[in-house]
Amino acid sequence: MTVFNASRLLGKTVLITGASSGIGAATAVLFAKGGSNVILTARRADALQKVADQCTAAHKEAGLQHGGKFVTIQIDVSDRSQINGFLERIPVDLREIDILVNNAGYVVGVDKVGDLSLDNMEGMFATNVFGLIALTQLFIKEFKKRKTGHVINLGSIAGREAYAGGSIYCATKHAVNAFTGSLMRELVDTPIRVTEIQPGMVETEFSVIRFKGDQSAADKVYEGLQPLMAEDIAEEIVWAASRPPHVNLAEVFVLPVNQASATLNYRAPKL
Ligand code: 8X3
Repeated sequence: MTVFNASRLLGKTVLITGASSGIGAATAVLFAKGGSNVILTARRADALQKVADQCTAAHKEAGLQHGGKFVTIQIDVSDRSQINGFLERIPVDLREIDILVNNAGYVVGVDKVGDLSLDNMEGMFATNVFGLIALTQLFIKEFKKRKTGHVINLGSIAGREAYAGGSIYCATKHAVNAFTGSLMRELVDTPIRVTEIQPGMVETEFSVIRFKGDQSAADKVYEGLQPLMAEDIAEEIVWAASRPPHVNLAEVFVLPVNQASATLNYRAPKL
């Protein structure tokens, strides 16, 4: 027995940025399982192909007649020259995007103000904020013309509260929150939906990048508690996308059960 109806995903075309790993990859696979077509984009082409293969397998396993088209497009959303002309790189039969998942984003470093790397600052803003805005801008005109569409932006708990050692990342995610809020308000007289997903602790390679490849420092963040997994967030994204057209999940704030804020969590004592 199925309690919730996911048939609205059948035959939809979804474009996901940052689809080569973590939340983006898990989301691509879940949309595939739900009978959608997926355009997977990211900087790493080889990793993207592996996720596309997983999508094909998941779609086959689900045994659905709809969807099943999976294409990969290498793009760095932080590079404005790659945004121009991006639409033309999408195969013609998949150009009518129904759902845009702006997932690409990262944090590097935990430095305090005074020791910040301005290169890292530019990189994070270029991807997390400017790339997200540029891509949204690219598709929104078309959504308006077709009077349909759903923009799903990956925010963060870091877009709701600031924390020490996260000034740049928190600033980028606050910017995502403000941009998404403005977008939703601008589209109030249209059927276009706008959702912001705001995860707390999720264990993916995101955390390893924050610590510049130091796996043990990344692991320490999750010590003694069970963090969310990429698949948990993918479920929220796909859930939001599969709601009836009159329902807009504006913000979805998701935490592991033992996390209560960016800095308050419970860790089981070591035995
Ligand atoms: C990632 C969540 O807690 O690392 O967006 O800021 S956190």
